[in-house]
Amino acid sequence: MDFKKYLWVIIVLLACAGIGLGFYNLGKQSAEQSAEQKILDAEQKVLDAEQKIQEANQKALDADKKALDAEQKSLDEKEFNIMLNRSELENLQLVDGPIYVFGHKSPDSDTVGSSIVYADLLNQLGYDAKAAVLGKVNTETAFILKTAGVEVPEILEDAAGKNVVLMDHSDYLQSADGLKDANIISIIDHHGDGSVVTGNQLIYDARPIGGTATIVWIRARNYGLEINKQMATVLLGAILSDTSNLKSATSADRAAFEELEKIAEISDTQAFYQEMFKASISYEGMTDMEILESDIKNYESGGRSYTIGCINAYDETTASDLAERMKVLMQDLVTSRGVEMGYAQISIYHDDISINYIVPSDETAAEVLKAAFPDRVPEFDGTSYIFNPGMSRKQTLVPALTDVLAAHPGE
Ligand SMILES: [Mn+2]
Repeated sequence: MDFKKYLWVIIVLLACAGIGLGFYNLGKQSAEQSAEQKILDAEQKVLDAEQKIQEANQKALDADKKALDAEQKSLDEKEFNIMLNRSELENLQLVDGPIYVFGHKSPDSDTVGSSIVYADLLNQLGYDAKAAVLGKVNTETAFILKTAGVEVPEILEDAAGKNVVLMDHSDYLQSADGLKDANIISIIDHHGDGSVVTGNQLIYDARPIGGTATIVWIRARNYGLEINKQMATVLLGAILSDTSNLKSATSADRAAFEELEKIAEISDTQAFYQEMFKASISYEGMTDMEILESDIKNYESGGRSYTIGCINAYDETTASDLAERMKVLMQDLVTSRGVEMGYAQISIYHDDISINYIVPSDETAAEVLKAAFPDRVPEFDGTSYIFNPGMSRKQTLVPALTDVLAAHPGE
């Protein structure tokens, strides 16, 4: 074999190896490049994702800031509203001497409870206010105040020359002696407007809702004031009493009830109401006249005056027994209260039972009663006119009697 021939073969082989190596290197290079690119792409993706997260975080921060701003705005608005609401009391700074806060004569749980808590609110705002009552509190109210650990307010004998806030009434007949010579500052009530007149600027807050106590609760909220456990118990009892266990409650009374029930920490409000009810019908240690006058109000219409005493009974036997006992007192009652006519309204009102035994003072009173309900013919047992279902004195009986007397003045 010729050496030159081998040389050629070697040269060719070397050339081929060189070309192969070149291709190999090229391939290797491009593989390396694409791996690098992939890494770069992945890094870019990570950066993009981070960018997105940052944007989302910023958005969340912006939203938080907006929520904070909104909260601040609503706080500012709340403060602003409280300022506006409290401004109605500014003139009280000019008043000389204490402010007496009291409800109607023959005080009930709403009248007493509203007075106690409203005086407390005025005290919280720095005014010298005192709750008072216009007579001995009834057994139900005594029970509520005892449960709350609150003292029974003192009796106000005469309002002449005093600064007064009238709660739960606006009628001279139902109010304190000397009221015509008093400085009436406010009337907070849930009845029709009565005979009280004043030339003073005043807060007159009358709302057609279940309890004056609920109006007091609304006013506390409007003034941005706290109601403590004791005051909450007093208001709760007042609302339950005036709405007959929420039977005649509006949504405001219910809202007040739900909030007060928590503050008062009374876990079983139904048991509380049962205790109140039992206390209200016990009439323990009272004479028959005290029973008849325990929840009594005078009214006037068409130039005629009359009085209605409300009594609670548990069943029909008790109701007709009470009716007999009240019947013999009716003439004395009318005379002592200086009115023309009178009624004893004995109610059985609990669970699903609602019956009234109404005892008129005389034949005229009986005729007016019958004329007031031309569409209802009550059963008459010789003593009482029996209405089944019964009715509310405030919502039904008084408006009906008032209409009849106004339509037939002085007859
Ligand atoms: Mn009331």
